Amino acid sequence: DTYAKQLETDVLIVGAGFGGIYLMHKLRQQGFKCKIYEAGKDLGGIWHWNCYPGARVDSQVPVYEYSIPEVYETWTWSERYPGWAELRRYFDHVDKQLQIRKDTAFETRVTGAEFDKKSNKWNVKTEDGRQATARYLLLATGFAAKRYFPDWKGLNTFEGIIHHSSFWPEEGVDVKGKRVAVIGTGSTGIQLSQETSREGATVTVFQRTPNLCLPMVQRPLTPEDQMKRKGEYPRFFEDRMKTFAGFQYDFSDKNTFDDTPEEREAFFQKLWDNGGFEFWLATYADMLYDAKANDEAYNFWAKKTRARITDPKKRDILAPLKKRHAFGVKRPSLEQDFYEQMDKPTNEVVDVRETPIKRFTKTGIETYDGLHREFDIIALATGFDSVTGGMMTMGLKDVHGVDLSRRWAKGTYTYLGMTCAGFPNLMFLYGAHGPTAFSNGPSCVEAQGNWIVDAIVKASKENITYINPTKDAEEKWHKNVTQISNKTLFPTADSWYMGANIPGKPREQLNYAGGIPLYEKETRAALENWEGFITA
Ligand code: NA7
Repeated sequence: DTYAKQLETDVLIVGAGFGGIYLMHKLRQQGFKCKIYEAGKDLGGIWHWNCYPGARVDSQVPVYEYSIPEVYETWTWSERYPGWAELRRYFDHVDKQLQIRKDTAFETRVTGAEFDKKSNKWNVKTEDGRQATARYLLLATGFAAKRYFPDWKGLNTFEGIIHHSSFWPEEGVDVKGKRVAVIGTGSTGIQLSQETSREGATVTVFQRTPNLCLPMVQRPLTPEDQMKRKGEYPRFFEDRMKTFAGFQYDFSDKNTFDDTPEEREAFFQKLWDNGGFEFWLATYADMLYDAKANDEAYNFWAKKTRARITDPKKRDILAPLKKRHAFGVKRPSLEQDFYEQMDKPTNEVVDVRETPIKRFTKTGIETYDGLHREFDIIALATGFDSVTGGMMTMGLKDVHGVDLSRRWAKGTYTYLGMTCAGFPNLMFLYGAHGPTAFSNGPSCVEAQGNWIVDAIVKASKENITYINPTKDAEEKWHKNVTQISNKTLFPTADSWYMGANIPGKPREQLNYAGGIPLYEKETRAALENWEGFITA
């Protein structure tokens, strides 16, 4: 029984999103007994939690799906960039094909885990007092497991409807004719304000940093077209792993100034018209490395975007001529008509750098310029203690009894972005020091998932029951992650990639910025002879 007071299993997986499900499926195929503990009420991870208005994936299908034949052969999508409800149906389909729910305990939050050195097994505790014992503890908790919102004065006094984006009521909130405040302009804030405005709300967006949004170019898809192409999928899924970010396209071989200004304009225009992340991830090779090259991308973006906003004040806030940060070093969101929606005279954009939020009141929000705006609904789209936050709040203890939150308090250390020294037989994916934030989710999950499964299979064949990376190996990986990042422009911006969105969090690159192919090469090489690990 998955809900047993004392559960015994070979592998305990935490999290039933893309990552956890992939691990379970692949490990079962290898004959391992697996169980999942999931804090939410159902499968889907981020698509279980994120049901706010307009929540939608920014990677297009079929790049954003499993390469598992039993799943893709019998599934089609209704549009290029599916919304949360369709993604939930996808997870129902995944369950129908792979029977994941039967081995998953929902509403089961892990609050502690200790490694027993005698048995070489993990003892895991849940919030409601259940326990599990497993040889391997695999964390697939995603990069957005711990929500964040600032502790604004008066936050609890607001008497209208207020939700963090990842805690939006499933049954929805009727926004039509309502005064809605959206705080934050990350991917979430953009989608929320675009959608609530479309649904007839009067929207006020509180923006601290402009999101350098790209046109989504959404399109409907027909089942017939998709079914016709299924034969090409194996090749397609193989090819996506050969690209930097696990997409169906990759950076150009050319640098920005290899082209004449006219050629460059034409190239940018082509990427722009294709839509999605092409302007970010299929552009010139030096765009994320060279400030001058980056200026060209920013200027094109600003020109295109400013042309869509008629209100001069809004234009300067949403798409300033002078860039606040380099293009692409904070996550660009995909939009459909965000700028047209915000341009409506009934909607407002507040620049909180000029006029910060002072306090929340019973009826609205007061800014430091003395203005008080009244709202019916406030959406906190202020993001997450990203990448590390989730793993640091699970009560994970190393072999000396030190909590991971203390180990990572001054900086994040992992080996290969999948293991930590002093946490034997614990592996994780889509987290710190992996390609996580710079990749298409399913691609990253499959690359790391395959490595984890292969490591467990290898250990089992070699009668190894203990795998622990050394501190030295961690130091080297940390240096590697930092050095790769330092060649890019990523460290120049305050982003969640750099841990810079949470007050007091160490500023450091949390993601592996070398791309999936290099990541796979490096991690595969280490697995050959357990390089960097102590095994027993
Ligand atoms: P993000 O991308 O972390 O966005 C959070 C937003 O909230 C961002 O615009 C922040 O501005 C803003 N923010 C945070 N704190 C404040 C305060 N104190 N005042 C005003 N505004 C604030 O989270 P999302 O949920 O949008 O997206 C997370 C990821 O999920 C996304 O990147 C995709 O990969 C999917 P800032 O930019 O820090 O100035």
